[in-house]
Amino acid sequence: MSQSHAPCAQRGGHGHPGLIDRYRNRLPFDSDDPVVSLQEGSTPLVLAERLSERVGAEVWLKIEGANPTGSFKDRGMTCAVSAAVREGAEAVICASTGNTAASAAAYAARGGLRCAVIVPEGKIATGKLAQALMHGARVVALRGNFDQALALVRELVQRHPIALVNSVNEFRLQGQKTAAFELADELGEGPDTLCIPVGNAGNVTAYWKGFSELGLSPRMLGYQAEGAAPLVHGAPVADPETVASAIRIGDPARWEEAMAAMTGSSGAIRAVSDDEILAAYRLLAAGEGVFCEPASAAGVAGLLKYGAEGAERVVCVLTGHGLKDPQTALAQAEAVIPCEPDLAAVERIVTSPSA
Ligand code: AN7
Repeated sequence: MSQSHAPCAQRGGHGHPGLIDRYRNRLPFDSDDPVVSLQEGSTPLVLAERLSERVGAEVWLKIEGANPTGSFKDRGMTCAVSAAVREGAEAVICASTGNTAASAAAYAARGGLRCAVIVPEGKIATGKLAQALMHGARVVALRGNFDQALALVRELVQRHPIALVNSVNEFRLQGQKTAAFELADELGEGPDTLCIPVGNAGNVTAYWKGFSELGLSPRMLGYQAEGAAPLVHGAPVADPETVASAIRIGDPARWEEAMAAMTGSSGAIRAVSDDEILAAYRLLAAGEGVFCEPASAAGVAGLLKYGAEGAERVVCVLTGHGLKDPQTALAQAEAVIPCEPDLAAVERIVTSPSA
């Protein structure tokens, strides 16, 4: 796929184009439509050498935490907010486990729109909350879970002229499908298998849409957390619970579409435990130098649990940055080592064999 603009023609910046500019010929935007962009997309695809060795296949990490607000949500949000501006909306709203809220708040600020976000009280990672607040969104902490928040915003937008920017918004999927285009561009074709965390099931639906538009059919393996695995059980989960707060979702909005992707690609939705997620989370950080948030490690946890299953080339989508959730990181990591400002004391600690 070719870039439609030279770098100097980019909106408000230099470097790589935002994804509407990069993939406009495959997106529902004309050349004179307003574009709200932070130059999202074009994220790194990194070979994971130790992981590859361990599972006996080429394993690539799609580092979506490198997007402007630190998650894949920016791909969908540039499209959803640009479309909202085109339609004359003055405000956007979403329910969120955190990343959608952070992204919506940023793109709304960029586009000059008001933004409200409804998040489950006490259940979103610190970094995401800081982002939504700093970008000027009105943040509502709901005494309920994500599913209840989404049901409420769906009703709200029936009564008020506010654009809903959850992944029930078709433009979100349009934007997010571009990650599949990037994989095809960089690998020359699709991977054999895509391992991806699943919450509301918008992203897995979008990847499948992107691959399908290119005539590719990699096996889609979606992973939910055991305590929040409605697509695995085949029924909604009333009280979803997992350390991976981003995917603490019990009634995915894109249920049918996700199951269609599984059928179409001979894929599967499977569950991984919180312990398996956290083990993969630590392994990526300490063994590959890649710090993602816990939910993002679910796909890698699945790969480690089930193996490559005959695939030669696997892509794991790391959906969000590790810095989003410093509290979970610190709870998982070694403690810091206090020390007096004394050379011998520092020396002893630095040169002692590691545990
Ligand atoms: C890091 O922000 O649902 O299956 O409200 O933040 O498309 O929902 C986040 C989801 C995976 C799951 N990884 O994607 C929200 C929200 C991270 C996420 C998912 C999310 P979907």
